[in-house]
Formats: sequence, C-alpha cells, structure tokens
Amino acid sequence: MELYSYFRSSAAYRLRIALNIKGIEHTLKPVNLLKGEHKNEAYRALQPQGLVPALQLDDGTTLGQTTAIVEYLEAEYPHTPLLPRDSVAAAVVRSWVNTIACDIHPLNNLRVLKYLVHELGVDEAQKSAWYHHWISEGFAALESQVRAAPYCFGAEVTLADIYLIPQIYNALRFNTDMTAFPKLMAIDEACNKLAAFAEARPENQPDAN
Ligand SMILES: N[C@@H](CCC(=O)N[C@@H](CS)C(=O)NCC(=O)O)C(=O)O
Repeated sequence: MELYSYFRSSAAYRLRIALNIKGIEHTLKPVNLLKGEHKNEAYRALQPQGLVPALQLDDGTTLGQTTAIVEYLEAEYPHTPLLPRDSVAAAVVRSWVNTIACDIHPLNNLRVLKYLVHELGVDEAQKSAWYHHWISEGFAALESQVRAAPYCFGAEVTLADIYLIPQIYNALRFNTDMTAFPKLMAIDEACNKLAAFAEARPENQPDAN
C-alpha cells in the first residue's frame, strides 16, 4: 500500500495513526501542499479533489477521503478494532468523528483559509479569528462529551482519538488557547505516549524537513 501524505495534513495524520495501530505495512508518498503538488494532474488522477490523503492499494485501486479509508481498513483488518462492537457505542464514536471531520476540519482547511485571504480580502487577524471561532466551538462540544479516561471513550483507543489528536496538533500550531479544554488535552497527552501516535506525528515524517 502507498499512503499519499503531507506531514502537516491532519487528515493524513489520522491515517498514519490508524495504519500504525493496525500494523499495516505501507510506503509513504509525500505530496507537498505548499508547492501545490496536490493540484497537479498526476495526483488528481489518483484523488480527483486534489486533497491528501489518498491510499493506493496493492491492486492499484486508490481511495480518497479519510473516513472512507479508515472504514475500509477496519473492514479488511479487523484485529485491533477502532470502533466498539456495540452498535450504539460505535455510533457515538462515529458522531465524535463526524464533529471533527465534517464540522471542524473543513472550515479551517488550507484552501478555505486561502480563499478567505486571497478572494475575500480577509486580513490575518480576521483569518485567525475565523479559525479560532470554529475550532473552539467544535472543541467545546467535544469537551462536554468526555466521560472517560485515558482515551476519549475509555481504556481502548478508538477512531475518536485518531481524529482528535491531529486536530489538537493543528489547533496548537495556530496558537489556539486550549485552557477551556483540559479533558481533551489530557487525552492528547495519553495518546502521544503511544508509539502508534508518536510515530505518526508531523515532525517524525520524512517530508518534515
Ligand atoms: N474530507 C477530506 C479532507 C482532506 C483534506 O482537506 N486534506 C487537506 C489537508 S488536511 C488538503 O489536502 N488540503 C489542500 C488544500 O486545502 O489545498 C478527508 O478526510 O480526506
């Protein structure tokens, strides 16, 4: 398998963690977003939206969209499950995942921030206010749902943690004040002690320098 990734992409970071947890052998194929490599024809042939990540399977099939990809990995590599067996508990985890994947991440994505600045003439302070508004609103909802420790839903890592930790990394990179989210920060600390999470961190990627 080949994972098309950019070290700072929080969506790719999710998949790096999931592949590590499941111990799935893969090769990393860096796509440099700052150089616009995600927009070139060759990459769009793999991921027509021109977004990272994409996962190319051994038979040449290429999958896009992290949530579709982790669902595929979960189905094909069911050892070390990332969703609880109980269907209600699994729906609760998916709901958390969707809060991040559908309601936080897309509003603060590179192309959205660039559009605000370059097309709508928003200045740096307004861009920053936009970023912090949407991330804080989303994190407040997540913080209010934490009932367990050390991970989002108790003693086992789930997809909820896999989506949360890259989003926190991104929030810190954009200087978000995290003091209102002590439970999320405690989960971040617990997850980062695990090798699967630590090895997936942006600074530990070959394309980080
Ligand atoms: N919903 C997509 C989101 C993918 C996405 O937005 N990736 C970002 C990096 S985290 C990207 O490629 N951004 C390029 C850009 O904004 O120009 C997924 O989950 O795969």
